[in-house]
Amino acid sequence: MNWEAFLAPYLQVVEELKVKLRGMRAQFEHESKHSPIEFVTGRVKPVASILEKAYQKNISIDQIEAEIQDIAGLRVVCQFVDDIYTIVDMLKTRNDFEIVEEKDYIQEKKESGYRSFHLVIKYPVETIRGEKRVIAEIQIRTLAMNFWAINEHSLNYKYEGQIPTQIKARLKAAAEAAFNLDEEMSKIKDEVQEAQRIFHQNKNKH
Ligand code: 0O2
Repeated sequence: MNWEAFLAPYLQVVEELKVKLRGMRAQFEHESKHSPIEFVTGRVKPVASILEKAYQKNISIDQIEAEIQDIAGLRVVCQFVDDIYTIVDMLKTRNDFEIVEEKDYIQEKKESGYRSFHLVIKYPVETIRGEKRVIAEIQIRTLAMNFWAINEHSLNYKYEGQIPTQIKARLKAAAEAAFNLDEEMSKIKDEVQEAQRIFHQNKNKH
């Protein structure tokens, strides 16, 4: 398997989508509006993780392209839960890619306590051999959900997917605390946004 050649279109997708999603944030900022996007990251899944996932899902090398949907991964991090749905609605109206699947792990959190909204898309990239429609996953989550997911991910790595029961329970409690933080912040969202608008206006004056 020539991994470099296989992953090249995925890298292209990640780079193009990072520019486009960061562009959305910049547009909100130019208009001095609250940006539903706090920051955007992207990565191509490392080969070792692709192979590990293929092994866990019991899929062969030639099924990887169709079966592993997050080889190209984008992450949009928002301040408020409402912002997630604003972004999802905006992404649904775009015509530069097709949405093939939606996973709302906010309405239905995962067993681990994980919350996030996932959009699986097919994004057309131009290659020297013509157009290729590449599968990518966009994860949209709040800062609080991101904080939790990053920590849980580290622990999963440390314990090779076998997090001890006691820590698992703490993580579940932490997931609920993050959820409550999002709920509390939502209640003072207008206040926070007004303060941020004033801050940006003053910053642009200088
Ligand atoms: P990494 O290292 O982030 O790339 P499915 O076949 O649809 O049931 P699949 O393909 O795993 O399952 O898709 P899903 O559920 O949309 O999850 C894909 C990615 O979401 C994961 O990629 C994680 O990034 C994130 N995710 C899902 N569940 C959890 C969780 O419980 N905790 C954390 N921290 N992240 C989660 P990878 O390949 O697992 O990991």
